[in-house]
Amino acid sequence: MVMLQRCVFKRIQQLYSGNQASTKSLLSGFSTALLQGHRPAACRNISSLPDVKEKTLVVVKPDGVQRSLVGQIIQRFEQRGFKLVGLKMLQVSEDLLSQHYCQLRTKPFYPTLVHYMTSGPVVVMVWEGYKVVETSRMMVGHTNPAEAQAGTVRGDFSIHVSRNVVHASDSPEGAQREIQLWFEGKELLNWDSCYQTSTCEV
Ligand code: IDP
Ligand code: MG
Repeated sequence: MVMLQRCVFKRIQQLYSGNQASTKSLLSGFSTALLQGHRPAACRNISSLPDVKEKTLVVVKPDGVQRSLVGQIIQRFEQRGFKLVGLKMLQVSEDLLSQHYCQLRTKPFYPTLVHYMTSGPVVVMVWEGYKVVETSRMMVGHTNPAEAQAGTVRGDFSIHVSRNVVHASDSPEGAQREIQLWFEGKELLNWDSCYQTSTCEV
């Protein structure tokens, strides 16, 4: 590799022998490119940038799974530009659900909510990206589908609050708590998407 580098440097020096300044800048850029292993800019590691690494939990609820809406819901998050870092299908236990909805345990609708959420499998995902928590809530729409805007998941796919298809965390702190509840650390993947610099300035 070093031999090849020297040969290429020598050849460039011969070609640009009349212009020392431009040769120098060309060589330093070339050397940097070699050191970076020719990785395209879009694939450089951005793990040190916390704002673009925000995560949220999205759950396709049992009615969404039964109605074969999983693919369409995933597609909305993908096409928006978010990155999928965790995904699994499971039958949720009452215990996990009571922790997930701990603030709703005293609500009159809580027993029916538990019945609904445990009535079949759910698909749980973790999505990552700039302001993903806030944006996901907008994409999911109002809790009550009757008030949800067209274009949102609930506004497009549901009509009643008791069957509103999808869950999305409501704050970064809530997201962190819910992600730890539903996923083990090793189930989340830290990977670089080559689209990253096309969806966000990093
Ligand atoms: P969110 O899902 O939009 O964050 P929350 O108020 O956190 O809304 O309620 C959690 C879930 O509880 C809702 O998504 C819905 O499935 C259910 N829920 C909320 N309010 C009612 C209700 O009045 N009747 C029946 N189910 C409800
Ligand atoms: Mg909520």
